[in-house]
Amino acid sequence: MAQTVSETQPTAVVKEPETISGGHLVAKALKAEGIDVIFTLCGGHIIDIYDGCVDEGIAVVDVRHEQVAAHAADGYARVTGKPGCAVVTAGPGTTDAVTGVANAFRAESPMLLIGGQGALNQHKMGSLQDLPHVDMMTPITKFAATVPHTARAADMVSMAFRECYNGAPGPSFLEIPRDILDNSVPVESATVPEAGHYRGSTKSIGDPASVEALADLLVRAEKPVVLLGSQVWTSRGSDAATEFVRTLDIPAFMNGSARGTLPPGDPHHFHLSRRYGFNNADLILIVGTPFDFRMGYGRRLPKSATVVQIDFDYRTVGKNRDIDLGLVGDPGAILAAVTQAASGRLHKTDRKAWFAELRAEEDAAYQKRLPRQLSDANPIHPLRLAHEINEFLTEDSIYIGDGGDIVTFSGGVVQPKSPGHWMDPGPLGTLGVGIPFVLAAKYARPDKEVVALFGDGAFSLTGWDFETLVRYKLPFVGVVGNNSSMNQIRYGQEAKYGKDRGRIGNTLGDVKYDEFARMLGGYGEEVRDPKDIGPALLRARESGLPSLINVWVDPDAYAPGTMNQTMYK
Ligand SMILES: Cc1ncc(C[n+]2csc(CCOP(=O)(O)OP(=O)(O)O)c2C)c(N)n1
Repeated sequence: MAQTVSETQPTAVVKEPETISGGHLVAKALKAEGIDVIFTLCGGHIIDIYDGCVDEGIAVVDVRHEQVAAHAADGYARVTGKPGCAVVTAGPGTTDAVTGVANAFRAESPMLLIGGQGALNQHKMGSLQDLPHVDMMTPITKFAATVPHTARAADMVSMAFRECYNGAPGPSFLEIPRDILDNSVPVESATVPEAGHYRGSTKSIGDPASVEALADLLVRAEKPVVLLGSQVWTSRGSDAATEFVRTLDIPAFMNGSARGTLPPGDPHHFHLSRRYGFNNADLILIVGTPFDFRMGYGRRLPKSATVVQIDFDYRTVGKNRDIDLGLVGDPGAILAAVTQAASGRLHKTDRKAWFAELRAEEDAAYQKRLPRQLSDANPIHPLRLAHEINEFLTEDSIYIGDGGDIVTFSGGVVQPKSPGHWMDPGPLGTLGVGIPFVLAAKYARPDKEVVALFGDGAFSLTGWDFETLVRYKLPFVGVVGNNSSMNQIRYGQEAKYGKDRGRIGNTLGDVKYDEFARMLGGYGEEVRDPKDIGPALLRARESGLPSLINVWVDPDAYAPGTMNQTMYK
């Protein structure tokens, strides 16, 4: 009997195509971007990303509030120079993270927030935690989108990271519906952009003619000053900036993340004479910081001075105040190019007198403040607390300020000793960044000491994540400047409505934050006498634990910046 074909030939084994899920594709794209940790608070919508992170060797750091996850991603970007990443669930998970994204937006910090969403096949049917996340995030991100298909998951993560670096850096948001994350697609149908191959360099120097023009101006200037702003650090231009001020011999002021670019004591480092310097300079160079409220919108700069601005963002240059020359590009790269353009024809004028004039101004301001800074008063003067913290910092201490008046006081006194060792919220002025920034900084740089000063109000916003620091064994030295009030607001109320109406909506209890720290497994002490601050800080350092030193400060001492209410002007 003739054999049938099927009997003579084995049936071809149809190999099932290898598949991969959306969450695992996300993790692959995170890995390609160099992300080694995500900050998260769990939710059913996003668990496939966690599973992908396990495969890719990406750490999953779980916190107690999504705001903390988003601030930590912002902080991580600031400390590492890589974008940070937070992953949160749909609905309340994403709305909780809004403040963190908004803070990163104003601070120009590159981070990706991934939010869950109800399944696409239940789109707008009223699924659990369904909200218009993309609409909510669009005004506070550089890019916000939904991933519409599992095969696009990795590609869109890479796209979102690329968008973070368009102009001045900032956050991106991706919403990924649950079925898009959970479904699997054949591996070959999904694009996974390759590390280092999906974007160009951001190190542009802009128009070379403007570089030459700035070099000419600087060489000729008799009384130049430069303000180094946060983008100097964001662009990792600290070395270029240092060489620039030294080679061209220019007095430098620093603000935001650029603080510490030059160490205190450096002959080019100026701090307390900024107003005088601006008022008397013939050339003012503003690098990587906008003319916003911190700069009096640029309107306090004298009309007589030549004003030059360098910024990542074309839209920032010349905004709010006319300028004489604007350069758009990477601030560090531009400063390096200007140094090169000017070298060989260094300034013909002798700037010794200008330096001496500024130094005298600086010294006078310091001497005026010194008695309060060294005050033995009880209750403790906030300036004395700031002084003790400044004395305590080493070259390896990353300083974080999170509070109102107490941090305003410290801004004048605490001087980071190295670049990238100062962290504050930035222009959104968000209370509550402190603990998340500690988490990010200590996680990213375990070799560094992290020192944080909190107002008692600010600490309370995100303080429960002190427990996260204990759980992850991340020691830091924390100080609460405790005045049982939201003092920065109280001052304005008392000034405007009188003492008897000044205590409305700004009160806090006499909370023993040292006990709170101990309850959660950390180290805690309280201090009432100024001479005990230094030894308590040392014991906190030696404890090797997350710590809180609760320092009772004078509730009736207000910072000059608060009394002028400069932040609202
Ligand atoms: C998230 C947030 N909410 C409210 C404010 C407004 N605000 C600015 S300073 C301040 C008081 C902060 O109090 P605290 O941290 O205790 O510092 P203090 O001024 O008492 O030194 C408040 C509520 C803010 N900046 N951020």
